[in-house]
Amino acid sequence: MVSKERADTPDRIIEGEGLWEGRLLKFNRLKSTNAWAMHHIDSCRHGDVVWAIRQTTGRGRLSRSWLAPDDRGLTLSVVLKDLEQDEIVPILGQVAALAVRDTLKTHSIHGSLKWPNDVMVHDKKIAGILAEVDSDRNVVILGIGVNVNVRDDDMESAHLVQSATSMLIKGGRTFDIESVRECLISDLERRMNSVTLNGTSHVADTWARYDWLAGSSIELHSSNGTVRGRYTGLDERGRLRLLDGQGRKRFFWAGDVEKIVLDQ
Ligand code: BT5
Repeated sequence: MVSKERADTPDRIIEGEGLWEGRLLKFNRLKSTNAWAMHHIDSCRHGDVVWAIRQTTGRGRLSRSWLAPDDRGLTLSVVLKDLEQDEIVPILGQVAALAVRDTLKTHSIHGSLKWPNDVMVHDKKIAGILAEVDSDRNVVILGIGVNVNVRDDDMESAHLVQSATSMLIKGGRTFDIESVRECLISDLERRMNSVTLNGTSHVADTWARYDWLAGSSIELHSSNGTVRGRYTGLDERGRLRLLDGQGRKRFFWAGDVEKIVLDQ
């Protein structure tokens, strides 16, 4: 049996409002824009943007969930197909985080970047990114969630492990989600064009200017266990670099990071 969501078609399709002349596939309500895009990948085109006004079961990394209360968050997924430069794929999450930071700046909110691809304002998360790759089909779905008009009481009732904030809380006013989306799509297009032209090391260099972890001692949790050490930035492939207690340079593709105070 095909579930309702799987059979769903967009409420509106707007040509040319995606990335690089891609389409905007607008839904009033969807469980997850990433899940929809992955499921309908054959009918999606490169540059299509799947946008849900209301996303009910958004997902994060490792089956975690993403909260987007009612219509107060911006939740979208960008479909990228047949990317010619393989080395770009692992760094796409960081490219998207840079674009979100640009958009926040346009709205007078100053964000910083936390590896792998969170956007922070001071010590609180304002946006999250989920890059899902289907390498057999050479497809990447870049899911972006931004807390636009999300309120303090939304976060409190969700009992988030890590503290969160929003454009509303930081900016002291509500924002028009549609214009934030337009701004984000154009920033993402610019950042994507830049990585194609200037290469991935340029992404790592730009990241360093806004790096929330810069100069910190960290604890990194990954599927291989927990490692502590000194954070030394991103490499040109998007990996986290860490100097461990034995003075070894180590590189990580994935994990969750916390700042810590290391005993000397
Ligand atoms: C992420 O995962 O941060 C990726 C979030 C991606 C969401 C977008 S929305 C559009 C697209 N469609 C989807 O279904 N997903 C994408 P991760 O780094 O694993 O962080 C998840 C954790 O962030 C959760 O376990 C919560 O602790 C926290 N969290 C959940 N909702 C949040 C929110 N609105 N603001 C800040 N933190 C949140």
